[in-house]
Amino acid sequence: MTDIKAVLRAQHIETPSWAYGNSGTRFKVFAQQGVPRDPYEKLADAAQVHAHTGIAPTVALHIPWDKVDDYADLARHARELGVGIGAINSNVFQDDDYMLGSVTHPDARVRRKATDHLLECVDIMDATGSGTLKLWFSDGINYPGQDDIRARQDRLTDALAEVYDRLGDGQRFLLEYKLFEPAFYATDVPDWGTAYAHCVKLGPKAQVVVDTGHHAPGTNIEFIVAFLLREGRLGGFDFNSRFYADDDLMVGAADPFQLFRIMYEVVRGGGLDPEAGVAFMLDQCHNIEPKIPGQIRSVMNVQEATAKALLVDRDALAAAQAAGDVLGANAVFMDAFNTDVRPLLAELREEMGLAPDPMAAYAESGYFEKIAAGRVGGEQAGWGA
Ligand code: LRH
Ligand code: MN
Repeated sequence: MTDIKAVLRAQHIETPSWAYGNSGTRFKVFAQQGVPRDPYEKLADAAQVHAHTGIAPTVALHIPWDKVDDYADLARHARELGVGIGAINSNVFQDDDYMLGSVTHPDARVRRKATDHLLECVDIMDATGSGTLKLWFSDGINYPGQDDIRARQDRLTDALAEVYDRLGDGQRFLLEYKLFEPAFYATDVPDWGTAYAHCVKLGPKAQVVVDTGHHAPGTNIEFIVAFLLREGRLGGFDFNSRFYADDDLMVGAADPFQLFRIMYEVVRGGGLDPEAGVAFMLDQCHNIEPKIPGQIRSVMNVQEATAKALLVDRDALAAAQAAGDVLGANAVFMDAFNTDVRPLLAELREEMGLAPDPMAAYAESGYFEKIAAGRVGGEQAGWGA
């Protein structure tokens, strides 16, 4: 059990700054009490998640939602709070110029503008000490014939190559794919294969990020994870869960068994080893639930799935698999999934000097009452959409 605890103690989950701000759907964004008004307050909230779970030491930023005058000062503030700046997320999906695309737009002026934003994000990586740029493109078309699918790939290739060449030592970018939305006919980076192909062409600093909400219903995501890990191209995850589309619900909430299967392939493929460089990021929106507890619960869901995955009796599984013992192998797998790991994790937290129940500890901390009373006035942070 000791080595499982050692692996769990070293787990590193990254929370997204935008999960602490207001978010919603096209129908409504519900404002909540105590929501941060700037990136400094977002970091303070993220630090609470780390303080109570012990395994969420970095925060992903999104530009321009987290635009500040002095990024080095923001990174200093993070350090003072006991967290670090993680992935820098670009945003070429909210400007009027990007209606027909950003780096794939027919107009070279728009492509230049979009690529310059991506290069600015690398400058922000330099200023904050972040090693990871996450690229998601909403680019796509809504009607057949609207634009040339092949030409858009040529334009995307040019932009990615320019950004790739700008990356410094110890820096990489993660290319995110998504089947649809906001484009509803063809998305320019719709699936893992397209992202993988672009990354392989570019070089080792380009890897794929798997957002668990970005697949067609019924997609075997753990197969994609196993394949990308085997190829050394799994750069990270955007964890969330969904019942229908890109719902961005708490990871593990909709399908804890799928999360377990994904984390088993991560364990099996050596993805928990620090040198594998897999970034375990959350990408969620707490539209109706309190945001900091929502993040704490999400981190715990990944931790529970990881503990169960680490409990799979690999020798027994391998023996059953080799013997063609279908039911035996499945039983070994399900035994781990059906194991209640909460006592183990409560014990681990106490050994880490934390309260056994992070949700209860946060509720008793009085932090929410403090921010609800203190954060009056000013404009609450959101997606700025
Ligand atoms: C796109 C996405 C992407 C982010 C955004 C917040 O759906 O998953 O990762 O930039 O959500
Ligand atoms: Mn995402």
